Amino acid sequence: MNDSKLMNLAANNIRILAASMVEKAKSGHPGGAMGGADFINVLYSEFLQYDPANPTWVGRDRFFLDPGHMAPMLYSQLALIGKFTLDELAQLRQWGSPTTGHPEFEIARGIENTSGPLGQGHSYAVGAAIAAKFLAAHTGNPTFEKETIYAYISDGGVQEEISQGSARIAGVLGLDNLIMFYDSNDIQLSTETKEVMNEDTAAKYKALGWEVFEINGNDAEQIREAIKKAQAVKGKPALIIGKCIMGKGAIKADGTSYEANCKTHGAPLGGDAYVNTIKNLGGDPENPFQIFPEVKELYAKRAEELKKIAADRYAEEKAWAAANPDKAAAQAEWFSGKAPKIDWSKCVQKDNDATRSASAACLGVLAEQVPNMICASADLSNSDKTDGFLKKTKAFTKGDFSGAFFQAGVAELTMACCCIGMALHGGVIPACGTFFVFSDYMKPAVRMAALMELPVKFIWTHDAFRVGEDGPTHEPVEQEAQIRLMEKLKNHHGKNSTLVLRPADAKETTEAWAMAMENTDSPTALILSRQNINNLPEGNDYSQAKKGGYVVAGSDANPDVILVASGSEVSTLVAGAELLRKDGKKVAIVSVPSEGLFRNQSKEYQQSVLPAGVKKFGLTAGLPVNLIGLVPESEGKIWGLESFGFSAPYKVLDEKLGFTAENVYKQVNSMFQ
Ligand SMILES: Cc1ncc(C[n+]2csc(CCOP(=O)(O)OP(=O)(O)O)c2C)c(N)n1
Ligand SMILES: [Mg+2]
Repeated sequence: MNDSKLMNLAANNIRILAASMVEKAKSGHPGGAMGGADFINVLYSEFLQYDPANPTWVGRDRFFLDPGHMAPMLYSQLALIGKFTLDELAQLRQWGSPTTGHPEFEIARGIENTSGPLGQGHSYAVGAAIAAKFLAAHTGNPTFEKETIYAYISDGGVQEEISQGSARIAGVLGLDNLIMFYDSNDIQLSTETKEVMNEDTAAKYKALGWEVFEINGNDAEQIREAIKKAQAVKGKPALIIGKCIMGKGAIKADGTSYEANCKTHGAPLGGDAYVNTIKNLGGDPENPFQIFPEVKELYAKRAEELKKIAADRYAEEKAWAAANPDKAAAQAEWFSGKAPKIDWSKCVQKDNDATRSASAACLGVLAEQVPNMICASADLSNSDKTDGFLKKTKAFTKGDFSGAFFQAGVAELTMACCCIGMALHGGVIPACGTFFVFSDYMKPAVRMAALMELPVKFIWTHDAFRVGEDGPTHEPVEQEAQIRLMEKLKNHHGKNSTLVLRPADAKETTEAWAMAMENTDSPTALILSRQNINNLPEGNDYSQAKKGGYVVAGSDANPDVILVASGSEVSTLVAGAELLRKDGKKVAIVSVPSEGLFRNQSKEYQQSVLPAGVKKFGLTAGLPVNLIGLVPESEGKIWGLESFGFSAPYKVLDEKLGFTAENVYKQVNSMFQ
């Protein structure tokens, strides 16, 4: 146990560094970082278990920082353990600098994740805790039993609705490997917290099945005791509510206290206030980027302890691996992040099936062949057909993670963020399903998965107005256009940030799932039909779906018109083509499950599929803009939905809205007049 004087010195060191980073950058958030310094210092100097020499050690504890704006606190802490240099701290938020605002993840540098969008980090931590429980159950490796997920949250995250979903799930599943610290400093960006929040947070979390501890969050001894107690909790997650002082130690230019002041939330302390504060904390305002010798010693001592801790854990892991060589080999494969080997010949598709059912067939194969896959649903498993997976396994329950299905309840954003947390943890492949219209509830997570290049699979069924009887609230119209924007947006590696696939029939769905599983460095979205779809013509070469767009079997050479669509509209085009051919027209049909992918192919290939100058007709059950890149106005026409949907059986809607072979015939003919 370290003495309190030393712990306070170390926390002040973090405060000095964090405030100085922000001061130098002339931008950032000093107040919260200064308030949370005591907690992070106690955690890193006495509790967090990791191997300084092996940052990717699978059994390490994880620290998730939901308020990413407190990154200067994390960077300063990481500087104390040698993951960042003091010079790097001085480069906060600059172009090319490793110290960015709201860092996503960089395991080698000790950053598991910080969330920019407040609240998402709660669910990332829950997802990581689920992943650890899953790995403990599925490998038997004792190291995963010992792993703890620490999450740091703040007022903003508690206010975000996702915190409720995260807390509910952690409570229901009894995630006792999750310890969350709530930096309750009564201050947020523009107001004091009491102006917008009067809940009893402790009572709320207790009601959701958590063990709750309330402490002074700036008192090292109380923090230490609380973490110890939280670690001892069995069968429940633990929340430590720490009353912290925003801007602890800050002094204004006039020498009065600058503590507990909103102004320190998101702006440098500034000028004399900065100088006074650094002096008050025992630092040198002229040369603030320093680590006190005593603090260096504290962390050198901890590094020695960690060596021993890691060595003991490695010994346990080694003994387990020797006794379980197959499981050890599997675990290594799972953490490699490589695409699993799948024998898709085992996937038997029914003719003329709905693509959601075809997806169920794929999921059944995945449940059997990919032992580290976790599939989730937001209370729609029998509708979104993730039950194809569930039927081959069982859902997680408190104390039993031997299954592989995650029943998220009706909480799409929470579910998606839990999947992100699982992916951040590593070792598992997460997928989650719901209705496409509710992708609206998940978009903030899709964006983060895309930015972080995490291979989460999003399964969205009921892809169009053909859920008609449920009425317009359930009918996606603009959702495809929204999600396809994510395949136009590139990630930092130059790749389409999301792979978006809307397969045209059952067999193309198998192809789409194969592509989703091969895709290990970006999220994949699968957009699937509720209703049955006629198979594409006999002899179709489905392997071409890998190019994003291709000419469907039975197409005529040198066509008079090319018909273009994705998803179920392709089969409507096939039916329309039959009518057009009766008039002697030569017709080609192009299925484009992913325009983003198609545009990554060679110009020659794109030209061969959609030659310029040939008339084109596009059909989409979404906004016409879905096809605008494939069917230029100068070359043809797009038939799509221009308004919200209507309430009626889907066949009636098909008729009324013009999604029939007859309307294809009529519209195409109108282009020849
Ligand atoms: C989803 C989301 N909405 C808004 C913001 C902008 N924002 C950043 S910090 C913050 C206030 C957070 O207050 P608190 O969590 O108490 O942090 P503290 O002020 O104590 O540092 C806001 C609104 C955000 N990062 N994420
Ligand atoms: Mg706050």
